[in-house]
Amino acid sequence: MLKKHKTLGEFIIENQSAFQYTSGELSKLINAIRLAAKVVNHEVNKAGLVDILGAAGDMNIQGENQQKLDVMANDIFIQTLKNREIVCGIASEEEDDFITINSSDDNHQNKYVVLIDPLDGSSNIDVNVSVGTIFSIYRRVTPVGTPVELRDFLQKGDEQVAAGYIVYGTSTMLVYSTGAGVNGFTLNPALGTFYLSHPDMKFPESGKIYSINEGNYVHFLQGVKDYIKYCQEEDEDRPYTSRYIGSLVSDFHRNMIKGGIYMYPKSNIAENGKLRLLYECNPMAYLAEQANGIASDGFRRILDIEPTELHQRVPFFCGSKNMVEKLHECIAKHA
Ligand code: AHM
Ligand code: MG
Repeated sequence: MLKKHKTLGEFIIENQSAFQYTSGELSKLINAIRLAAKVVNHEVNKAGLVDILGAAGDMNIQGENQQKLDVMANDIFIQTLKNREIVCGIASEEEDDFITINSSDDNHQNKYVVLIDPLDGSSNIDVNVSVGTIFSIYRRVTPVGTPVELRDFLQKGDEQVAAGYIVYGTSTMLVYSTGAGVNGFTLNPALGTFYLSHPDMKFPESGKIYSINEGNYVHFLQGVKDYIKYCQEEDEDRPYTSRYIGSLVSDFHRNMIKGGIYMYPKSNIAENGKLRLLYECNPMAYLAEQANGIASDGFRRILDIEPTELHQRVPFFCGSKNMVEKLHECIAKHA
């Protein structure tokens, strides 16, 4: 059964030459992410044992302090990338500032920076609902041989050379793109191997699922309220179905497979919404566009936004082309 499926390792090697800068560095980087994902997956799967093994802050049997899973995931990704000496800098949703990496044998010779949300939707862990990791990769803009600077991280999403996510769901999947479509790999936990299970993933052009935290309805702008009402109206293919996990990676993943729209608008209480441009919106927007979808802040393409700070937030609308375009129409009416 497994034979006909390519492994992620095989896929990376086969596709290395198709990538425009074929130094092998990007492949090594994806490999490191694959490794860290497996370690985080192991930790996430043990989360239900927390009452037995001890909660965050407790000492475990080896006398080590138990860490919160999001802190642990952050450490695992950063350590794996640092140890392999394949990036020159990392920025994480969990860190205030970016991290400069100076490899042992050469001075800042690596070309890539990684931006990461190590465990997105982590409030879902306590209730055994799926969470995810989101990553985004850029070539540095400052010269090789010098320490990285803030501007290496504040690049437009359009400059991404790769992006992806890991969804720790009923099965664990790694989904990524290096600019030639989106491919999804499912982990066989018994073997510790990812297999290509979802080649060339695409958002259906239209869908029937809308995903938004409707509890905030009263705070939304009129255009978004109108679109929600449109989703709920009776017509040929409506009302649509409402599905909101509260875990961006999982909501996106489902919508990409089935067709749908994810929305985190700005509101009267959150001026720029909640999601972070660099760690969440840009990588998901890159994947969406690679999969025939659309991602915007309601007015602009997400990938066109010039970032001004590491932890910047933006409104986020993303999904099947026809659905996002209809939403844009509703927003434009009130602009
Ligand atoms: P986090 O980075 O603190 O985990 O927050 C991001 C998450 C997304 O995964 C999810 O879609 C959203 O926050 C849910 O927010 P809300 O509870 O406000 O609907
Ligand atoms: Mg997050």
